[in-house]
Amino acid sequence: MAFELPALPYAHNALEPNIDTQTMEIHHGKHHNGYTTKLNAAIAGTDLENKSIEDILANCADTPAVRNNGGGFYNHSLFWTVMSPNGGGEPSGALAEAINAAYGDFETFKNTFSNAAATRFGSGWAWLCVHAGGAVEVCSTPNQDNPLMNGIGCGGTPILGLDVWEHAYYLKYQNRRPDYVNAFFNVINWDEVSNRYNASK
Ligand code: MN3
Repeated sequence: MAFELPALPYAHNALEPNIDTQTMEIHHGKHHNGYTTKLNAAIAGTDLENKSIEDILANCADTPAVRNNGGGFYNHSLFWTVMSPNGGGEPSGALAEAINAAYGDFETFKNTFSNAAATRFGSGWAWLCVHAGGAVEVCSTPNQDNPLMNGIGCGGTPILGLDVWEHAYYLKYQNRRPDYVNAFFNVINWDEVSNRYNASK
């Protein structure tokens, strides 16, 4: 069974003005579509063909085409769902308690996550992950790696991810990555992040 490009859960222009329409069209239709197509090509005819994406990522370290494109497929599939035109604000419930336990308060978490995104050299991702038992942790990873890969990042399960490749923001923000990171916080879908937290903790 080949992997399929998931549909965006909102219109391309739904995240304006925080994420611009053209970036969403190219990012989803070209970049994410490309990772999906190349992942399918890389696993075709191998014993990975019928595995879940999580299983594939846990065992991809030595196969660059699977690692890069499997990571790209998974990371973007998560990324679209953790944004919403009705997003922003702060989390509540068990996720808020876990963030406060790890970072003291939401502002300190936001600064920690934003710093991880801003200081990731070159291309990569910033993550909020959950460990077994429910503790949360911020980390960042290069390229299309993610913490589901063996020995990468904090080793937790990603529940929030931010793409800091230039293709994610350059059309609107050029070199101003911190402005893009700030704008991302205006569209974070905390209900979805909470659902992922509760399912993974
Ligand atoms: Mn991307």
